[in-house]
Amino acid sequence: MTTSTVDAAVPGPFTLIPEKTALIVIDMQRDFILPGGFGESLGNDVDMLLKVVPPLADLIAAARSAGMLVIHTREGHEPDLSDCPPAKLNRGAPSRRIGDPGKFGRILIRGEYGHDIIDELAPIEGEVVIDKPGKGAFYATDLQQILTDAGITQLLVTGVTTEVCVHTTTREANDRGYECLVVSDCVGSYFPDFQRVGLEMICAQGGIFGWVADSAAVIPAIAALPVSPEPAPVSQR
Ligand code: TIU
Repeated sequence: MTTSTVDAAVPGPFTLIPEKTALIVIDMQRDFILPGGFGESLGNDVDMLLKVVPPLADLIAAARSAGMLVIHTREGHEPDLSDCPPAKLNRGAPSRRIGDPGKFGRILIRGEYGHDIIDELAPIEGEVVIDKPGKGAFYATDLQQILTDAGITQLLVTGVTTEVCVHTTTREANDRGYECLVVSDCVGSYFPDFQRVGLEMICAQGGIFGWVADSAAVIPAIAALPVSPEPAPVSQR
C-alpha cells in the first residue's frame, strides 16, 4: 500500500491511504448556493458560498483521477415532510420554510430542482449520493455502512456550510473513529468569522476533531498517489 502525506496540514502531517480514503462533498445544492433557495430564505448572502466551487471542482477531479471513492450528500426532506421535525420546520423564522415554494421548486424537498447538486459539481456514475434529513451525514442514513463496506477509515471533508453540516458531519465521523481532514478552501460559510473559527475548532487541541489543510496542499498529495482502478459501484463492493 503506497501512501502520500499532506505535509502542510494542521495540527500536523496527514497521511493519505488511498484505499481507505473517501472524499465527501456535503450539500453543494442549489438551495444553499443559488439565490432563491433555503440559504437565502434564512437571510444569508449566498454569494459567500460560490467561491468554494472552483477549488472543490479541482479537488473532486483529483480524487476521481486517483480512483478515490467520492460521496455527495444532500440535505432535504420527503414531499410530505414526514422526516422533518416540527422543531426544524419552525426554526429561525425564515421568510420561506422548508417545503414552501421557492425559485427552484419546493425548498429542500427531494426531487425538486433546488434540492439537487449544482451542475458544476454533479455526481458521476458510480459515486454515492446520500440523502439526509439532518445536518450530519450519519444521522438517519446508510453512510456508516457504506464506509464500512468500502473499507474507508479516512475522510476528506468538503462542502457547505462549514459551521453547520460540515461541522456536524465531521464531529459525527470523529466519534465513529474516522480520521477527517477538512479542506479549508473547499468548505464555505455565509459568515466569514464562522469560517475562520469553524476551521480553527476542527484542528485545535492537537486536532480534537481532525486536520485542516487547503486544496493547494491536498491536491498534489492526491496526485502523488498511485492510480487505483476505478472503484466498483458501492452495491458491488
Ligand atoms: N444554514 C446553514 O448554514 N446550513 C444548513 O442549514 N445546512 C447545511 O449546512 N448544509
